Amino acid sequence: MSKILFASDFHLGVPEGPNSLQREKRLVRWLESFRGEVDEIYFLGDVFDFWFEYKYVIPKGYSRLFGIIADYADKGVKIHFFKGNHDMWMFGYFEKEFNAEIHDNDYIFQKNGKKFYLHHGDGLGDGDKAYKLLKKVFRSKICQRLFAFLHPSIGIGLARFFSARSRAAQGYVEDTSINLKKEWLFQYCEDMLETQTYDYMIFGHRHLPLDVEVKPGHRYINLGDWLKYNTYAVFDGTDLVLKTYED
Ligand SMILES: [Mn+2]
Repeated sequence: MSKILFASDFHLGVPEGPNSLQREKRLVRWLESFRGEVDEIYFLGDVFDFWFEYKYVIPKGYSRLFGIIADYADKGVKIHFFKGNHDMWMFGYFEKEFNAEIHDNDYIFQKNGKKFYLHHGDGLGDGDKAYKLLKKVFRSKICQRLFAFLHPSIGIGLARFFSARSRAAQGYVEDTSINLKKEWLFQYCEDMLETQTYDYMIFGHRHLPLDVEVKPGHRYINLGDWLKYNTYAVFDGTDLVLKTYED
């Protein structure tokens, strides 16, 4: 049985310089370590710290990661991209290059009798009204068209500025002994399980690797990130395991 991989929050592009490149190379080694064993890969958002496709232009960089993804795609591996809050401006390039499936919000599927719920993790639950409003603006066709009219040097410059500010504002969780009752994605999973049933509810966005039972047999998995943890999940056909990639 082939494997399914899940990972998110690589934030390629930051910090500037070799750091992002080292991370990208590590990602390539990680993907390479599954060559011949994987038949689907889910990138659950914020692969890039900023991504915006113009009509004829895409942001510079990431050629090594794109290389291995293209190679896998050409060999029949199904590639999925979720729109994260940093890289939601995908307008057809990944479909065209990698035959990828792009997911705007959540995606639900079943495999070998296991039911999966996937989402980047942004804008869920009750709180964060300001971000929810911002997300509407970010996702509005008119705003996207206006942004596309800006010269990329100006547009991408602006975006990098705001992206750095949002990263600072989010204040990534350092403490792993978090209170699950206050963890909004855990609560979101609890609420979903009132009316639906999933074996695995997988998210990114929090930059904190978590694998917790919401109810017996129903798990909330957070994929962590590749800025600090180098974590990913793998489904081997029977069960899902959250792992750390060791070079
Ligand atoms: Mn995010």
